[in-house]
Order: sequence, then C-alpha cells, then structure tokens
Amino acid sequence: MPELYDTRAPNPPSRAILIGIKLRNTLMHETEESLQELQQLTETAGIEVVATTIQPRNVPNPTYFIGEGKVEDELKPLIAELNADAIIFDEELSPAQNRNLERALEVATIDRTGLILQVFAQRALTKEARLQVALAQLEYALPRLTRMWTHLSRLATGGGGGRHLRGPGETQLEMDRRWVRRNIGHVRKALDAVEKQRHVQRRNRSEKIKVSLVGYTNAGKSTLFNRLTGETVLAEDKLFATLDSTTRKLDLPQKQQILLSDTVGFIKKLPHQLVAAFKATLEEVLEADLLLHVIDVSHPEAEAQIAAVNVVLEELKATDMPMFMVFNKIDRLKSDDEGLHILQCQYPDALPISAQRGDGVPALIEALAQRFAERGTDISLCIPYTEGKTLDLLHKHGIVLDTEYTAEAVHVKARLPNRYLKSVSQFLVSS
Ligand SMILES: Nc1nc2c(ncn2[C@@H]2O[C@H](COP(=O)(O)OP(=O)(O)OP(=O)(O)O)[C@@H](O)[C@H]2O)c(=O)[nH]1
Ligand SMILES: [Mg+2]
Repeated sequence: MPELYDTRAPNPPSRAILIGIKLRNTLMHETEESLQELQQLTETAGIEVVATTIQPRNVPNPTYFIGEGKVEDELKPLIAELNADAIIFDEELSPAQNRNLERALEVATIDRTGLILQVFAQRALTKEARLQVALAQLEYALPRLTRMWTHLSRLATGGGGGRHLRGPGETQLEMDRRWVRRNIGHVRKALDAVEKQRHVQRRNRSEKIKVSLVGYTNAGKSTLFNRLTGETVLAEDKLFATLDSTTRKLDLPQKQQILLSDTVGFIKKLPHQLVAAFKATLEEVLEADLLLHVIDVSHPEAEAQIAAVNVVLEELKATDMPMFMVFNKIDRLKSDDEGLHILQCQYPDALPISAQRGDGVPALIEALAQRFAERGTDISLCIPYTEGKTLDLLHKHGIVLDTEYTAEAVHVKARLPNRYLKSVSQFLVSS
C-alpha cells in the first residue's frame, strides 16, 4: 500500500538550470535571495545546479512565462552546452506554460511549487506525511498531467490497482485525469482514517499544557526541540529536514510539565496544496497554548522569513495565538550586529538564544515557567491522613508552600495548576 502513494519521481533529473524572474515590483536582491533559496531546495532534492540566470520581466509571457526569444536563443543553447536535463523556475508556472516549455526545450520543467512538492515527497517518512504529500501532489498534477507526472499512471498499474482501461473515446490524458481524481479520493479516505486515529491520541493529551515550535525552514526548531527535551530529532542544514510532528514532555522548574511539539517548517510561497494537505497536522500543532516562533536571526532575510511564517499562520487562522519570538543562532552574530539590533527594536520581548550552544536557553525555560505559573492557583486544603494520593498529587504537580500536621489531618497550602483543582476540590478549605 505505501508504494501506491509513493509519489517520488522515479527518475528525477540530475542537472538543472535555475531561472529567477525579476518582476517589475520586486527588488534585485529579493530575486537573488529567493533564487539562492531555490538553489538550496534543488540541492536538497538531490539535483545539481549547473547554472542560474535571472530574467527581468515586467509581465509574465502567457506562453513561456519568459520571452520566446529567451527560450530559443538563450536557454536552448545553454541546456545543450551544459548538458542540463531540467529547468527550474522560481515562480509558479501555469499548466500551459509548463507544457509549452517542456515541449520547446525537451527537458523536465519544474516550478517552485513542483520542486517543494518533490522535496516533501522525498522527506516524508510516516504514513500520514506520505499521504499528505501524495494528496498535494495529485491536486497539483491534475491540471498539469505532462511527462513529468507519467510515473503516476505507472504506479496505478504497478501498485496493485490493476489496469484501468480506456473508456470509449477517452484520450490518454482524460484517462490519466480520471485516474488522478480517483486516487485523490482514495488518498483522502486513507488520510481521514489516519487522522481519526490521531484525534483519539490527541484527546488523551488534551489536559496538558501544549507548546509548539513554528518557524521558517532551517531556523533551528528541531535543534531547540532536542536541546529542551534531550531528544535526537533529525536537525540538519537542509530545508525541510522535519516533516512530521514530534511531541515530547518537557519538565519546567516548579514542576509544570508541558508537551512540546516540533513540526514542519514554513517557506515563502509555500504551495497552498501543501498547506491544505498538512492542515490536520498543522492544526493540531496550532491547538497549543503557546507558540514559540523560532527565527534564524543570522539570516539576511530574517525579517522576510518572519513575514512568510505569518502568512502561513494567517492561512491557518492562528495569528491571535499567544506567541514568544525566539531569536536563534545568535552565536553567529557579533553583539553589535545591526540587523539584530533592528529586529530587537521591533520585537523587544524576543528571547535571543543559540539552540546549538545553549546560550539563552535557561532564560527561555524561565520565561516558559513564568508564563505557565500564572495558570496555577494558591489553595488551602485539609487532607485526612488516609488520602495519601492527594498529597502525592500536590507534591507531584504543584508547589507545596506550607504543611501543618494536626491529629486528624494535614493542612496544606499549595499552588496548583488549575487543571488539577477539580481532583482536590473536596479537600479545599478557605484560607
Ligand atoms: N550556528 C548555529 N546553528 C544552528 C543553531 N540552531 C540550529 N542551527 C543549525 O541550523 C540548521 C538547521 O537546524 P534545524 O534544527 O534542522 O532547523 P529546523 O528549523 O528544524 O529546520 P526544518 O526541519 O528543515 O524546517 C542545522 O544545521 C543546525 O545545526 C544555532 O543556534 N547556531
Ligand atoms: Mg526541523
């Protein structure tokens, strides 16, 4: 079954020319930074970048996005000279532009969305993530069924689905579309089942305080997650190292316990198909009591990355959630770094840390402890000696401030997180 939904391209291209477009209302350095990110994505997908070019373009050409002359006189010879087998656009191409370019240049033509989808496809490990990526890929493929996607129909016959026969008068393309639509249905169903299962697990955790890491890809979320929880989640200098969410307990000083979640990172122009497909995972993560927005402040585009994360949070209707801004990778900066200074003026409450070296992490833990200490209530209790369990609960989850032993009972003053108040309510006395 996993094979049926394994939408990794079987023969991905190996040598690509990247094409950035400088549109009228963008600045050159923005186009360059974006192209550099595209290069990282391409390398993450295992494709070698043999050249990058920037094309100025006021309005996209409907046929090729770039001008016809550029395609014939520049790209074609460049592809031949460099022996490239793909071109990758840093924009979303329309299905028609994609097809026309593939036809004219006879190499795989990939756009930013398609590339991000491929990276996700390679990196998805769990059944749920695979299904989510498969759903996004199928939705993306539906209007685009070109050569690049023919592996989908091969999977249809090879993956146990049986041969599907062409109906009367049905073209190959129509047949492919029918196949994709049917599979969108299958994948949705399978995904529903997995998500229901997770919903049950989630209910079991609903009592606990939840904190989720969010942020741009490569900001250092997993590194911070590992540092805080002692875990060994994969953290590496690659985009989208994490696609699945992981949740672990984290004990704060003063005994509060929180559940910390690490999840998929965001990126500029994150394909909406992916946001939609990952909605369940993301919504769960965003059901948190607090978000930690991790920012790589050593990145020249830190501010734009904050904005990109906010765009996705908006799409998920999560902009009103309580959030701590965490400025990561400060070890890479000098203390008088101007960029950091500007960001600090904008976000005066942000917590500067180095997840890798540990600087600032105790202050972050303290900030979390303070935040959730507010949720506790000071109470006085009179507990009979037979109720050892209640005393244990106070010691385990609360802070015992004062204890007085009398002949019949123990009188205790304690600070207890609100969610435990119900369990001790019968022993409450007015102080
Ligand atoms: N110098 C420095 N590098 C860091 C720090 N934190 C993380 N890194 C590096 O940044 C890279 C990305 O870190 P990850 O923790 O994988 O980032 P992430 O946000 O989980 O990324 P994705 O899962 O891809 O979205 C890794 O190479 C880390 O070693 C830090 O405080 N300082
Ligand atoms: Mg990660």
